Amino acid sequence: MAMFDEVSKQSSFHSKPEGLCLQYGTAGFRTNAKLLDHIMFRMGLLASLRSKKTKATIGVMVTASHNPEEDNGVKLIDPMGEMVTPMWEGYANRVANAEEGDLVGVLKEVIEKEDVNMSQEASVFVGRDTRSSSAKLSQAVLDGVSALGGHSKDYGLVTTPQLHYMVRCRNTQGRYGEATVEGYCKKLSEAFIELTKNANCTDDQKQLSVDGANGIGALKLHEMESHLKKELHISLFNDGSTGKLNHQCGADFVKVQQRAPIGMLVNPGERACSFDGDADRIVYYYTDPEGNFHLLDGDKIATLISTYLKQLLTQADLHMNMGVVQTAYANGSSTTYLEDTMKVEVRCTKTGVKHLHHAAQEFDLGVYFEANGHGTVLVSQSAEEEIQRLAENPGAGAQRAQAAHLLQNTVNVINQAVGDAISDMLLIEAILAIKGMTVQQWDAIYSDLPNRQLKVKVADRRVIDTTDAERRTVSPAGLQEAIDALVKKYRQARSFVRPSGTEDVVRVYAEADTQENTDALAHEVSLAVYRLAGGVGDEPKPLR
Ligand code: NG1
Ligand code: ZN
Repeated sequence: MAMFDEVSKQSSFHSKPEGLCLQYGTAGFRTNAKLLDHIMFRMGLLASLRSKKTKATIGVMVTASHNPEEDNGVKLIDPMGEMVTPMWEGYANRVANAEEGDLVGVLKEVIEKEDVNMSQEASVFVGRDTRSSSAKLSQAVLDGVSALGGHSKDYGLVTTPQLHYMVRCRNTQGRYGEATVEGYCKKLSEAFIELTKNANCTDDQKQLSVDGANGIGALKLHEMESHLKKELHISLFNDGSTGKLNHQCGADFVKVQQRAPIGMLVNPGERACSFDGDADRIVYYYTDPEGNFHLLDGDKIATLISTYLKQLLTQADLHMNMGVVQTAYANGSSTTYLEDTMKVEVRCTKTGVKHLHHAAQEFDLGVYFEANGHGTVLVSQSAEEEIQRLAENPGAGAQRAQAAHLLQNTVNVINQAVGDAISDMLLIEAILAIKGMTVQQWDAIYSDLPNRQLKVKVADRRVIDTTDAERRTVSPAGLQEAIDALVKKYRQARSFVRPSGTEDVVRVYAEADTQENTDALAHEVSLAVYRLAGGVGDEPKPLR
């Protein structure tokens, strides 16, 4: 078939380094940008097949999120803006790792197994972040799409969640919104303005400092600003004009280091937030007058949002089931608060938003956040319809109508396709404005347990196998027993380890009653990993 001759011919311009094997991880393929050209081309091919199979538009985003500038990555976006299914992740691995001569054969296997109708048209949306390697790599994706005769639309520079949004808009024939950056800005900003119009905030309360991680989020926030009509006063730092992407800034740096990014001027008590490199994560923070840094991470965000939603549901007298989905990285205090004080159902899933998203779909209102600030709210179709019916019901009474109106605009400010720093920021700012709440009051809802995240280098991180939503290891032998024994030494302690899906490391998480104990526990568990799971390089050193 001529189509496959074209694939072979084009593939020779995007040839795979022999023997190189990469895996579709927590968020797609991710490694040094120099190793990715063939992966990009092949993901273009696979996206075409996925599009033919689903008879819908598929997205391909070129980004390595919070990784350093030298890295890059790619992920596929399914029709409703969600992550691609595990089955297709498997195909992605096979297509990515086929040696040059086997590529067409592997594609044909996928086509046969999935019964893909090759005469069906394919449509693929492509976007990229600001990395210097991204332009060339996204061209390789476009080449892959066209090699299989697919149509593509290149959105150029967009945030990851914006591309997810575009895909969802297209596949709902515009019901979700208009598939343009302009349409995105309009929908979100109009909802934000509606939400906050009765809040009567002072100029000081409207002030927010944003760290753009020197990435795409900075650019896109700038575009959003004009739509916000000064209802939010944004001071943008790390906008990419001088600093390096994610370098000592951005949401991941702030969350893991538990300190403010460089290049940002924030007065004590003032509210600030950081985006990550592709603007799908956000964390908030402030410093107190004594100079102590206070982080409000994904868990605090989930608590704020779910508390707000629960109150609105009560005011609207709507009976819907609401749940919060977290991972093992969620601070123990947040889980306790949500379950015991808020009486909200909490679920724990494996790391990676695809797992959280899936679990959140089981609720009428599903709030999901990773502790690192990646998350959103999902509203079921029936819940959305019920809210709309109430908002349009003239006999509902003033209080219920007002709550329904707020719920409607809340739904519109949210990017339900995926976690979105800009959308989350607008929702958080709206909630704080509506409740007349300061960042300190938000922070005081519950106190985080001291926590620490460390990384350990091992020869092969796949030796670590986990169970129970990654909270326990089943291999290597003896590791879980060692962790259990260490955890027993401390009060309110918890620790777990898992192989990272985006970096070649094992991640260690610990929490306990004091920072000192937490750091000691994290270090001791790191040593256990190093000794029992084939550590390489120097032995982990104590933190203090
Ligand atoms: P890995 O490297 O698998 O831990 C990290 C984050 C995930 C997710 C992905 C994708 C932590 C502990 N892990 O995954 O939550 O955001 O990156 O960006 O933050
Ligand atoms: Zn990201």
